[in-house]
Amino acid sequence: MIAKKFQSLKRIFFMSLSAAAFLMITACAAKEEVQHNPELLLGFSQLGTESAWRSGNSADIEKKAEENGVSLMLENANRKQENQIAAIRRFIAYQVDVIAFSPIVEEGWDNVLSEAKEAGIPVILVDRDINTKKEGLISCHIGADFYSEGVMAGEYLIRKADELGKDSLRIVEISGTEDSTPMRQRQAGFMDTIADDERMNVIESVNGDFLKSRGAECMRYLMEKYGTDIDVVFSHNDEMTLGALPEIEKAGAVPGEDIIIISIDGGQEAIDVLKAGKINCVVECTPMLGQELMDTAKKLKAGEEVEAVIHPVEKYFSDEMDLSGLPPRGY
Ligand code: GYE
Repeated sequence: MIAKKFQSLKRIFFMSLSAAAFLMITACAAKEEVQHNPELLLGFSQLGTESAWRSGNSADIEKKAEENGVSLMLENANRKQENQIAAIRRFIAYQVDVIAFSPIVEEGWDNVLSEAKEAGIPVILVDRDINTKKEGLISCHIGADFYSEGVMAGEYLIRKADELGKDSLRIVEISGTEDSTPMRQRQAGFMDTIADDERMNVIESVNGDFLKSRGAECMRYLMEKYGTDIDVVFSHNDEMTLGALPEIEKAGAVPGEDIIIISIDGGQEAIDVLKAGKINCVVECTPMLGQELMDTAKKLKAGEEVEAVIHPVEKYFSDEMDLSGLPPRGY
């Protein structure tokens, strides 16, 4: 009874919120066609703001929610799993229609997701995946194929070694957040791809947590330890790469020439640095997942079937290409 009353109060609250939002949207974006879904309330727990990728992802989700007339409750967990768990519990208490979140790490979600399941609220994973033995906790995963990204990075390196006629390359890896899907899968895809190539020697792997400051620290440590006796840096995201480059220069080496630099994400800043010759290859990882998220949330709300996994199509950018006509990246 009380729950029902709360539910209808919640509906009235969000419907009037949505109505106000709708008026604003129609006033601001007269030219854009807005498809309004006053009934759809989506709770989204973003993991943080550690990178241009992450900020681009949040901005895209906010924009697409507005365009689709979806009421979005967006919470930022500041890179703490416990904050994400608390946010998901709040979404359950609010009785949102659909919960979405980008899990910072793969393990540790069984309890809170079982609570969502018991409450009958479908859950969508955005960007990263989880690791669980329990069935039926997740309705859909919308995110990149991180393994393929690692493969593209490894394949580029093999081509580059051929082009330069190298018979041995000393590689260092700067990896992303420990126990996260992109860290595990990008590493696996890259290592599997170069495994049978005898020229490839991974001399050290250090963890940079997807942060620019940590990328700089890692690179400083590596330059102190190996001097310029490093041929390749494989970095799991643009932020860490952009932090690492000045450290290479400070140690007297030229990134992009003395050391082959391979990055992942493909944000505007990294693409500009690639064009300037200091990065050799950037594998694309698109943060533009908002429309897929809105479409999937609408289907779940309507009780329709959804695909279990949705991977966006991704490519890579490298010094093998003419990138002068590349449109702005938008993140
Ligand atoms: O590569 C990185 C961000 O999970 C794909 O997280 C995302 C990664 C992205 O911090 O820049």
